[in-house]
Amino acid sequence: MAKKTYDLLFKLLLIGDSGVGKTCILFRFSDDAFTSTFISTIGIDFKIKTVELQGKKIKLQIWDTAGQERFHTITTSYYRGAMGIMLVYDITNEKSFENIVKWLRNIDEHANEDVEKMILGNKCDMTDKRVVNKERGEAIAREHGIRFMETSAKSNTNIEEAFCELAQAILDKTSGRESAENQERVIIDRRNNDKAPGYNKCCA
Ligand SMILES: Nc1nc2c(ncn2[C@@H]2O[C@H](COP(=O)(O)OP(=O)(O)OP(=O)(O)O)[C@@H](O)[C@H]2O)c(=O)[nH]1
Ligand SMILES: [Mg+2]
Repeated sequence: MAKKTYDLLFKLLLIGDSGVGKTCILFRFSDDAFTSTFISTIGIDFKIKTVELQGKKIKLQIWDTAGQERFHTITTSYYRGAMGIMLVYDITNEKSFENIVKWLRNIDEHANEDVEKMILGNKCDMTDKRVVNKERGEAIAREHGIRFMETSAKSNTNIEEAFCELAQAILDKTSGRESAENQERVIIDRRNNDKAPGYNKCCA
Protein backbone atom coordinates (compact mmCIF):
# COMPACT_ATOMS: atom_id res chain seq x y z
CA MET A 1 0.00 0.00 0.00
CA ALA A 2 1.26 3.53 -0.82
CA LYS A 3 2.46 5.45 2.28
CA LYS A 4 0.34 8.52 3.08
CA THR A 5 2.64 11.54 2.97
CA TYR A 6 0.72 13.78 5.39
CA ASP A 7 -1.92 13.60 8.13
CA LEU A 8 -3.58 17.02 7.74
CA LEU A 9 -3.85 19.71 5.07
CA PHE A 10 -3.96 23.36 6.19
CA LYS A 11 -4.69 26.18 3.75
CA LEU A 12 -3.00 29.47 4.59
CA LEU A 13 -3.16 32.88 2.92
CA LEU A 14 -0.73 35.80 2.83
CA ILE A 15 -2.22 39.29 2.46
CA GLY A 16 -1.02 42.88 2.83
CA ASP A 17 0.05 45.89 0.76
CA SER A 18 2.18 45.45 -2.36
CA GLY A 19 5.90 45.42 -1.57
CA VAL A 20 5.70 44.46 2.11
CA GLY A 21 7.46 41.15 1.39
CA LYS A 22 4.74 38.47 1.24
CA THR A 23 6.36 36.58 -1.64
CA CYS A 24 9.81 36.82 -0.01
CA ILE A 25 8.45 35.49 3.30
CA LEU A 26 6.95 32.52 1.50
CA PHE A 27 10.08 31.96 -0.61
CA ARG A 28 12.25 32.00 2.53
CA PHE A 29 9.95 29.49 4.22
CA SER A 30 9.60 27.14 1.24
CA ASP A 31 13.03 27.38 -0.41
CA ASP A 32 15.19 29.03 2.27
CA ALA A 33 16.21 31.71 -0.21
CA PHE A 34 15.87 35.48 -0.68
CA THR A 35 16.20 37.86 -3.60
CA SER A 36 16.22 41.63 -3.42
CA THR A 37 14.69 42.09 -6.89
CA PHE A 38 11.05 43.10 -6.60
CA ILE A 39 8.77 41.12 -8.91
CA SER A 40 5.24 42.08 -7.92
CA THR A 41 2.85 39.12 -7.79
CA ILE A 42 0.23 38.95 -10.53
CA GLY A 43 -3.05 37.72 -9.08
CA ILE A 44 -2.25 34.72 -6.92
CA ASP A 45 0.37 32.00 -6.49
CA PHE A 46 0.96 29.18 -4.02
CA LYS A 47 3.61 26.94 -2.52
CA ILE A 48 3.47 23.75 -0.53
CA LYS A 49 5.53 22.90 2.52
CA THR A 50 5.08 20.01 4.93
CA VAL A 51 5.88 20.54 8.60
CA GLU A 52 5.70 18.24 11.58
CA LEU A 53 3.86 19.35 14.73
CA GLN A 54 3.15 17.12 17.69
CA GLY A 55 3.97 14.03 15.67
CA LYS A 56 1.55 14.99 12.87
CA LYS A 57 2.70 15.67 9.31
CA ILE A 58 0.91 18.81 8.22
CA LYS A 59 0.87 19.83 4.60
CA LEU A 60 0.69 23.61 4.35
CA GLN A 61 -0.77 24.93 1.11
CA ILE A 62 0.18 28.60 1.24
CA TRP A 63 -1.52 31.06 -1.08
CA ASP A 64 0.43 34.23 -1.86
CA THR A 65 -1.83 37.08 -2.99
CA ALA A 66 -0.98 40.19 -5.00
CA GLY A 67 -1.16 43.30 -2.81
CA GLN A 68 -2.02 45.59 -5.72
CA GLU A 69 -5.57 46.93 -5.61
CA ARG A 70 -6.30 45.90 -9.21
CA PHE A 71 -6.22 42.23 -8.13
CA HIS A 72 -8.63 42.75 -5.23
CA THR A 73 -11.52 40.76 -6.76
CA ILE A 74 -9.46 37.69 -7.56
CA THR A 75 -7.49 37.70 -4.31
CA THR A 76 -10.52 38.11 -2.03
CA SER A 77 -12.10 35.07 -3.68
CA TYR A 78 -9.39 32.98 -1.97
CA TYR A 79 -10.14 34.18 1.59
CA ARG A 80 -13.08 31.79 2.10
CA GLY A 81 -11.02 28.61 1.85
CA ALA A 82 -8.27 29.81 4.20
CA MET A 83 -7.86 28.30 7.66
CA GLY A 84 -5.12 30.78 8.57
CA ILE A 85 -4.24 34.26 7.32
CA MET A 86 -0.92 36.09 7.68
CA LEU A 87 -1.44 39.86 7.41
CA VAL A 88 1.88 41.47 6.56
CA TYR A 89 3.04 45.08 6.84
CA ASP A 90 6.48 46.62 6.30
CA ILE A 91 8.11 48.26 9.35
CA THR A 92 9.73 50.82 7.00
CA ASN A 93 6.39 51.82 5.43
CA GLU A 94 3.88 53.71 7.59
CA LYS A 95 1.09 53.41 5.03
CA SER A 96 1.34 49.62 4.97
CA PHE A 97 0.83 49.68 8.77
CA GLU A 98 -2.13 52.06 8.59
CA ASN A 99 -3.71 49.77 6.00
CA ILE A 100 -3.88 46.88 8.49
CA VAL A 101 -7.39 48.00 9.44
CA LYS A 102 -8.39 47.86 5.77
CA TRP A 103 -7.03 44.32 5.44
CA LEU A 104 -8.77 43.26 8.66
CA ARG A 105 -12.04 44.55 7.21
CA ASN A 106 -11.42 42.46 4.10
CA ILE A 107 -10.94 39.41 6.33
CA ASP A 108 -14.20 40.15 8.16
CA GLU A 109 -16.04 40.48 4.86
CA HIS A 110 -14.57 37.56 2.93
CA ALA A 111 -13.00 34.95 5.24
CA ASN A 112 -14.52 32.30 7.50
CA GLU A 113 -15.44 33.67 10.90
CA ASP A 114 -13.16 31.24 12.75
CA VAL A 115 -10.06 31.83 10.58
CA GLU A 116 -6.80 32.03 12.59
CA LYS A 117 -5.01 35.34 12.03
CA MET A 118 -1.50 36.61 12.55
CA ILE A 119 0.04 40.06 11.93
CA LEU A 120 3.64 40.19 10.72
CA GLY A 121 5.81 43.33 10.78
CA ASN A 122 8.30 42.40 8.06
CA LYS A 123 11.75 43.78 7.09
CA CYS A 124 12.88 44.04 10.73
CA ASP A 125 16.48 43.77 9.45
CA MET A 126 16.17 47.36 8.15
CA THR A 127 16.77 49.02 11.52
CA ASP A 128 17.87 52.41 10.18
CA LYS A 129 14.80 52.71 7.91
CA ARG A 130 12.28 51.66 10.57
CA VAL A 131 9.28 53.97 11.00
CA VAL A 132 6.87 51.63 12.82
CA ASN A 133 8.14 50.53 16.22
CA LYS A 134 7.45 47.06 17.57
CA GLU A 135 5.14 48.38 20.32
CA ARG A 136 2.69 49.76 17.73
CA GLY A 137 2.56 46.37 16.02
CA GLU A 138 1.99 44.61 19.33
CA ALA A 139 -0.69 47.13 20.30
CA ILE A 140 -2.79 46.77 17.14
CA ALA A 141 -2.54 42.98 17.34
CA ARG A 142 -3.59 43.02 21.01
CA GLU A 143 -6.48 45.36 20.21
CA HIS A 144 -7.83 42.84 17.70
CA GLY A 145 -6.86 39.72 19.68
CA ILE A 146 -4.44 38.55 17.00
CA ARG A 147 -0.97 36.99 17.22
CA PHE A 148 1.99 39.17 16.23
CA MET A 149 5.64 38.79 15.23
CA GLU A 150 8.29 40.91 13.60
CA THR A 151 9.98 39.05 10.76
CA SER A 152 12.69 39.39 8.18
CA ALA A 153 12.67 37.31 5.02
CA LYS A 154 16.13 38.68 4.30
CA SER A 155 17.84 37.74 7.55
CA ASN A 156 15.54 34.74 8.11
CA THR A 157 14.11 36.02 11.37
CA ASN A 158 10.93 34.43 12.75
CA ILE A 159 9.81 33.08 9.36
CA GLU A 160 9.56 29.42 10.32
CA GLU A 161 8.36 30.41 13.80
CA ALA A 162 5.48 32.44 12.34
CA PHE A 163 4.21 29.65 10.08
CA CYS A 164 4.57 27.07 12.86
CA GLU A 165 2.69 29.23 15.35
CA LEU A 166 -0.17 29.76 12.92
CA ALA A 167 -0.26 26.06 12.01
CA GLN A 168 -0.17 25.15 15.71
CA ALA A 169 -3.16 27.42 16.41
CA ILE A 170 -5.13 25.69 13.65
CA LEU A 171 -4.04 22.29 14.93
CA ASP A 172 -5.16 23.16 18.48
CA LYS A 173 -8.54 24.22 17.15
CA THR A 174 -8.88 21.08 15.01
CA SER A 175 -8.10 18.93 18.05
CA GLY A 176 -10.70 20.90 20.03
CA ARG A 177 -13.34 20.15 17.41
CA GLU A 178 -12.46 16.48 17.43
CA SER A 179 -12.94 16.46 21.19
CA ALA A 180 -16.49 17.69 20.84
CA GLU A 181 -17.19 15.07 18.20
CA ASN A 182 -15.32 12.15 19.69
CA GLN A 183 -14.31 12.40 23.34
CA GLU A 184 -12.80 8.93 23.44
CA ARG A 185 -10.42 9.46 20.53
CA VAL A 186 -9.06 12.70 22.00
CA ILE A 187 -8.26 11.05 25.30
CA ILE A 188 -6.08 8.58 23.39
CA ASP A 189 -4.51 11.44 21.34
CA ARG A 190 -3.62 13.38 24.49
CA ARG A 191 -1.97 10.35 26.02
CA ASN A 192 0.26 9.98 22.98
CA ASN A 193 0.82 13.59 21.96
CA ASP A 194 1.30 15.76 25.00
CA LYS A 195 2.50 19.15 23.81
CA ALA A 196 6.23 19.35 24.43
CA PRO A 197 7.83 22.67 25.39
CA GLY A 198 9.33 24.40 22.33
CA TYR A 199 7.07 22.33 20.09
CA ASN A 200 7.27 24.84 17.25
CA LYS A 201 10.89 23.86 16.72
CA CYS A 202 9.38 20.71 15.18
CA CYS A 203 8.92 22.59 11.91
CA ALA A 204 10.95 20.85 9.21
N1 LIG B 1 15.45 44.27 3.62
C1 LIG B 1 14.42 43.46 3.36
N2 LIG B 1 13.80 43.50 2.16
C2 LIG B 1 12.76 42.68 1.95
C3 LIG B 1 12.29 41.77 2.94
N3 LIG B 1 11.24 41.10 2.43
C4 LIG B 1 11.06 41.56 1.19
N4 LIG B 1 11.97 42.52 0.88
C5 LIG B 1 12.08 43.26 -0.39
O1 LIG B 1 10.87 43.97 -0.59
C6 LIG B 1 10.50 43.96 -1.96
C7 LIG B 1 9.09 43.41 -2.13
O2 LIG B 1 9.04 42.05 -1.75
P1 LIG B 1 7.89 41.06 -2.26
O3 LIG B 1 7.98 39.83 -1.43
O4 LIG B 1 7.94 40.86 -3.71
O5 LIG B 1 6.57 41.89 -1.88
P2 LIG B 1 5.05 41.44 -1.97
O6 LIG B 1 4.42 41.77 -0.68
O7 LIG B 1 4.96 40.02 -2.41
O8 LIG B 1 4.45 42.40 -3.10
P3 LIG B 1 3.20 42.12 -4.11
O9 LIG B 1 3.43 40.81 -4.76
O10 LIG B 1 3.20 43.26 -5.09
O11 LIG B 1 1.95 42.16 -3.27
C8 LIG B 1 11.57 43.14 -2.69
O12 LIG B 1 12.52 44.02 -3.27
C9 LIG B 1 12.21 42.33 -1.58
O13 LIG B 1 13.55 42.01 -1.83
C10 LIG B 1 12.97 41.75 4.21
O14 LIG B 1 12.65 41.00 5.14
N5 LIG B 1 14.02 42.61 4.36
MG1 LIG C 1 4.23 39.12 -4.07
